[in-house]
This record gives sequence, C-alpha cells and structure tokens, in this order.
Amino acid sequence: MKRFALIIATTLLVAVGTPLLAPVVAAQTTPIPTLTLTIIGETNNSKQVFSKPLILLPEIPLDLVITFHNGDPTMAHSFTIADVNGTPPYPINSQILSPGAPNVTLSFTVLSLTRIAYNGTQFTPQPSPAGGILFFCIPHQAAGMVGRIDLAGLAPPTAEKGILLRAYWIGLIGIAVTLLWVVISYYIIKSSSRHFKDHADHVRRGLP
Ligand SMILES: [Cu+2]
Repeated sequence: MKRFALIIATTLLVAVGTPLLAPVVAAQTTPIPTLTLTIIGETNNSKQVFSKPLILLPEIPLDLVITFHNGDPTMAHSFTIADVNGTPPYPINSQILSPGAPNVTLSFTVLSLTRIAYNGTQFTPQPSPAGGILFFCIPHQAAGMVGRIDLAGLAPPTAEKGILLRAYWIGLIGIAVTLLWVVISYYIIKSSSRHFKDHADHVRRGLP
C-alpha cells in the first residue's frame, strides 16, 4: 500500500508540476515583437513628403519592417536613416528610388531610441529635432521631406511586469501543491492505518 501511495504521489507531482513549471521558464524570454508598415514617398501640394512622417512604436525593443515605395510620378525619393554624425555612408538606406522602381524592404531592430541593430551591427541613429530617430529622403531633406520614429507613451518597466507574472504563478503553484499534499496525506494515513486494510474486513463487519 505504501508503494502504491508513493507511485500515486510521484505521478501527481509530475502531472501537476510539469505544465506549471514550463510557462515559468518560457515567461523569462519573450520574443521581440514586430511592426510591419509601408511608407510612400510622394508629392502633396507640390511638397515632397513621406506618407507617414511619424512612426510611433508601441514598445521597445521592436523589430521594424519598413517597405518603402516611391508613389511619385516624377520625383525620386529615398528612405534613409543616418548615424549620429549625419553623414554618408548611411547605415539604413533604401537608395534613391526613381518613379516606378521596385519597393525596398528594410528590416531592423530598434533596441532603444538611441540604438538600432541592422544587418548584424549596431549604431546610434541621428536624432530628430522633434524627438526620437530621424529618417529622411536624401534628395529632399532640405525641402523638409523628413520623418521620425518615436515611442508611443511610456513603456512600463519590465521589472514590474516580471513580479506580477511571478506572483501569478506562485499563487497557482501554491494551490496545486496544497491539493497535492492533501492527496498524499490521505494515502499515507490510509496506508499506515492497521484497520480496514482490505475490503473483506469491511464486509465481515457489515460495512459496504
Ligand atoms: Cu524625396
């Protein structure tokens, strides 16, 4: 009977413990989310502009996948991010696209508003005077064809998130372990009692 109780207890421990422990480990490393968008270079009221001059990031770090399309019938445009010096060679550059040229997709990771990872290296991007990271069109930067990448709202501190998540799992594990001990105690008490060890005893005493 003790052997049986031990087997039951071990089985329960594995069955209850495994699914609870796995998400705890998984919660430690969350993958970086991705934001995908298309930006068009165009002429609006005889002014060269980006269709989206402000890219607001919901959080950082973030993988940004930008497809740049030249939607202008006559002008050539580029989507370009310079490093902190603001001079060529530009680390992120669609090159200057003529009208009708194929789209260019640029994929990079915004680690912070002062750090971008691209193509296996990292650099400090040129800041925008309005805040955040500056992007511009090489031929029309002087004409005001600029935009910026900024953070939407204040990112919640990650430490706080971790504590909340940990408290949640500790609560669930606590309940599971309590239930487990009730079951284990039941079998230990039952198996260590010398009374009513088998069903024949019950029947002899007129019990069900
Ligand atoms: Cu342009």
